[in-house]
Amino acid sequence: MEKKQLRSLIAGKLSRHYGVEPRNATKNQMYHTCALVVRDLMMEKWNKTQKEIEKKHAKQVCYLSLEFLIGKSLKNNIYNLGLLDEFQCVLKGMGCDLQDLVDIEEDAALGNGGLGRLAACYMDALAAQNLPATGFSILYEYGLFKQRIIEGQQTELPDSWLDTGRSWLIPRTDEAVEVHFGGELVEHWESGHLAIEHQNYTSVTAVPHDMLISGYQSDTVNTLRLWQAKATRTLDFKLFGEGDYLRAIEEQAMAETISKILYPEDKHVEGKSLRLKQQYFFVSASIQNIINHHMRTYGRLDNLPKRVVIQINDTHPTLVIPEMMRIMMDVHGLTWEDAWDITTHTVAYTNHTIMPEALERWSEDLVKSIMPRVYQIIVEINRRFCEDLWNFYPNDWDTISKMAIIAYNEVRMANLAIAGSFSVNGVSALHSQILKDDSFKDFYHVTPAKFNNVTNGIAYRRWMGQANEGLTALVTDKIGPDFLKDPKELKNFAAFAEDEDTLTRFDKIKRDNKERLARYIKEHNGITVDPDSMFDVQAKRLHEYKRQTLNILHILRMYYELKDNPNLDVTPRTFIFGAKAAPGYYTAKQIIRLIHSVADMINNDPQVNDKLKVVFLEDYKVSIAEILMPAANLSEQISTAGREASGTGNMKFMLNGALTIGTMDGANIEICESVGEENMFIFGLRKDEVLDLQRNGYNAMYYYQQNAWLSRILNSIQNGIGRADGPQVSYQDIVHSLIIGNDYGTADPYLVLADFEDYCRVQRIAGEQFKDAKTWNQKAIINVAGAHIFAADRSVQDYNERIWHLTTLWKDKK
Ligand code: 26W
Repeated sequence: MEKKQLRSLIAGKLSRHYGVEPRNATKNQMYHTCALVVRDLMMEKWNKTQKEIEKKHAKQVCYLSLEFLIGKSLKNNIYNLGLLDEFQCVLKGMGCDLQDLVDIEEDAALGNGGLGRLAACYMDALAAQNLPATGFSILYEYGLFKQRIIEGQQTELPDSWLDTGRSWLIPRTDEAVEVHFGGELVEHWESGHLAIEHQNYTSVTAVPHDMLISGYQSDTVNTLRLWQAKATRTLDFKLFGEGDYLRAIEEQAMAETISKILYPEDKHVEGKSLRLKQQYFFVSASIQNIINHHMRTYGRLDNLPKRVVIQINDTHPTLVIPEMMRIMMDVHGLTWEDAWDITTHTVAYTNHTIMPEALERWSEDLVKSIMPRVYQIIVEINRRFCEDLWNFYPNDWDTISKMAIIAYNEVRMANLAIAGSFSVNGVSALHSQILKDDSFKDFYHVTPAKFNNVTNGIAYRRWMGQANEGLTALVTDKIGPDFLKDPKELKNFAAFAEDEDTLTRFDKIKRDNKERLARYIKEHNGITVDPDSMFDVQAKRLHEYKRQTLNILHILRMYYELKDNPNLDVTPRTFIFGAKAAPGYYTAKQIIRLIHSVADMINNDPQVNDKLKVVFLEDYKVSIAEILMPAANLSEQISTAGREASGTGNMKFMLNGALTIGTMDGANIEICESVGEENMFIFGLRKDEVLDLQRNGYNAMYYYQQNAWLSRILNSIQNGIGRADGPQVSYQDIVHSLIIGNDYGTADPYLVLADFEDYCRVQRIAGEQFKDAKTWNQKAIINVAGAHIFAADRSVQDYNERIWHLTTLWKDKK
């Protein structure tokens, strides 16, 4: 596109929308205008994409996920369209800086963490590779809460992202569908067969809002369809007439709460009825949409598995299985057998966690009252499933009851997901192995062919191409630009690990990125950090299994070592944290507070001040990650082995040239295979050692008593931490949970104390190695190159080869 053309598009939109000239436009007007211009450009490609899907009878993936953690869109879309220079230049001519517009866009935070961001990265990779895909989710009015730290403690504020986010959404009222809740079932005979009638239900209308998903230098534009809940009857005039005005308004509000807010809990299932309603609402709307569309195109359902694969992102959308059965039987008149055959050849399930507290189970009564017909179908799925199991495991009641979909008055979503899918995959090699050997062992024996692995991946063009322009330019200079289309090319960058020019430039780029982060920290935290110090970063959701506590214990050890011996030759470090805690997760919130107390103590102690700093970045989100990842030297991936399904932050850090300090967990193992153990810092108990220790009675108290550092550090936390001239806060509960345990379990369930000594040992090595900048940079470069295997492009190809078998729409023009 010519700059002239772009200029007139922007000027035209500004004048038609706001009646202003470019030079008089506010930043806000400019932002919305640019978003609309970009949207128009994508819309042309979207039309072309849809036509091609139809023409080719293409098979597409429908990615169902309760979370899509998109972040900002403006720059991403401009970048993918290849118009970055053009926009920058044209806007400059209008007296406006593109970066200012980027800054005012709110993140679309429709997700909690890894699982939601993964969905967003996959949408990017699918479009880039010309694979047809539609994402389905909820149009949450409020995304993940905004985090404010007040006196060291997390408080939550609502996140109204739609002020800027709505520019990307296209309402499609014509495609709205109804979802029915509650009510009763009436059975009657209708020309020889039993018909089910659903009466007295509450109807909620699902209105789709589409976000267009562009891919890098590709003509494919896919759809992310977000459902908004609206009352089907805006005002009940009958009630209104009777004067029951309040009830009418109430019904409307009830319906609309369904898409109000994203649940901020990850890893812990609350069993709230609104959450179940969200799941059914979004699943029902999506599958109605999929089936309606298929019927319009083909007029039959038996070929559905040839045209559509439904990938469910964890168990949250599992109700799609019984809901699909319901629609095919009750609406389209299929037999149970035919409907089951189609369903189980269409749905595939990805598991993201083996943490037992995150496995979804819903009370039977709740399921029955919210969706009586779906409940009936689940009961029948369970009956038939257990009958089959009886043939496979004759007389083995124990195993069958563990595998049952309904037991102890609960519906177990993972069991339903496995029974109703043709594929079950984990998200790293280790995790998928654990699923087969342990979590889903009995299922694996029945249908081994269902189980497979797809190691996670990231949108590397966002996480390096856009977030780290300096590094992208360097890599492009050395190996050419093809790696931006084909991640395997990035491998070639390893050959430059010894090249002087590459090393010097790499060092400078990292330094610039650290300065940028240092400025951000100065502005937001008021703390001065030294860009020459090692930036040691842990950024992820706050959870005990991720062990931010282990990190803090090590920081305290370094601090006390320096206090004992102020002349100690340590590598200066800036420890940086970013983390949100689920609002109801008490221990996680205490850990955030502890980090702040430690920061307060260390940052205000002149004795250690030029050696140690501790920074907590408030409101960690995608757009902060984009500044943080490029500036990191050391990436903390320190979960208890066997707990982190994969991790994807680990991939983003290495891609930006940080070295990993980590346990042999999740994708860390594959990082190690890719770069070699000498290019990272592995420590701690292996997965089997963790299990052995726990089986044989782990004694946390013993570690506390035997290890002088642990006693000293834990005592200090117990007694109170804070700056010398300020309040000292005691963290009794944290110490208790580490050495004594609480009502809910034994002490230190995540083996923080058991891994402490080895972690400190390896941290010391990392500190020593950082002094030799050249060797460190060589290792960093090997990490950048080794990250090629973690491109979402590769993950999506794996899904496509092993599970989806989609139609490629077209080859890219060269
Ligand atoms: C309360 C319901 C609930 C339960 C679990 C909500 C969300 C979850 C997710 C499974 C949490 C999550 O984000 N899991 C992460 O998924 C990533 C992508 O596969 C992995 O890289 C992480 O290891 C895993 O923790």
